[in-house]
Amino acid sequence: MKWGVVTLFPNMVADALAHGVIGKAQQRGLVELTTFNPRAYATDLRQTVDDRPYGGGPGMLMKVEPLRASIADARKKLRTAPVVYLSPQGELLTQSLAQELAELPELILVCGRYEGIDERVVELDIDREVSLGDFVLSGGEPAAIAMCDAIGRLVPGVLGHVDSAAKDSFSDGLLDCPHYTRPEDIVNSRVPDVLLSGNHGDIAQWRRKQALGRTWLRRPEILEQKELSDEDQLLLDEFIRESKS
Ligand code: 9WO
Repeated sequence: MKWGVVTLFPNMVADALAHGVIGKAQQRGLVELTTFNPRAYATDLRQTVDDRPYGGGPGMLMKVEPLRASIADARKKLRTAPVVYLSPQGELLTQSLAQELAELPELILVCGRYEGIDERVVELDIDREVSLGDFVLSGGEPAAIAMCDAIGRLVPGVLGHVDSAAKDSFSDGLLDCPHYTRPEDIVNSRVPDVLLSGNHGDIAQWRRKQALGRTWLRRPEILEQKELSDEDQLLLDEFIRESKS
């Protein structure tokens, strides 16, 4: 998959995505990142990339011409890519949207800085506006990095273990079950016996029950929108009964 990221801080994005499974995926040629810096398209001596907002008020906006020229160049290299602007005004990024975007061959992400970008650039050059949640950052880069990470790990071959992505939290819409590693005992807090039993059927059932139970406790609205199988419903009923005793 080919990513183009339009950003005034290309090193921030490239450095962040050089680590771990996404860094390895780039080395293996499974994903490819190209950055486009609006500053490189600025035409004045000072290489200006900000401009004042009409109507006044504090803060600056991204200067239109260098921003549009950098997006145009990204489009030229990645001809089939939708152009996504990261902002709190966008549709929420979900695992299902990440899966949808991971199926594309190309994607362009635009990172805003300052107080954002001219609305006509959104209308003219942006295909989709995406938000990670209801909070404000100092720029779109951390959101673009998170989005590339969420999408990149879904690209076939990126995760070593073939089905790790399928087993993740959210792959079937539930929260993840708790995990344990050594030692068996930490200040009298023990690993649940079932995980030491070697009975893989029991272990799978316990994990499913914990995933259902935690979703019920922490994100009940997720369960309300989900049709549970009879087996899942029994496991959840058991979890709820045990939580009350
Ligand atoms: C700045 C600002 C200042 C005063 C009052 C309101 C304000 N809103 C903003 C603002 O939204 N600044 C943005 C910073 C401009 C575009 C890039 N920035 C950004 C992206 N912040 N947060 C995101 C973001 C992106 C995706 N998901 C969550 C947050």
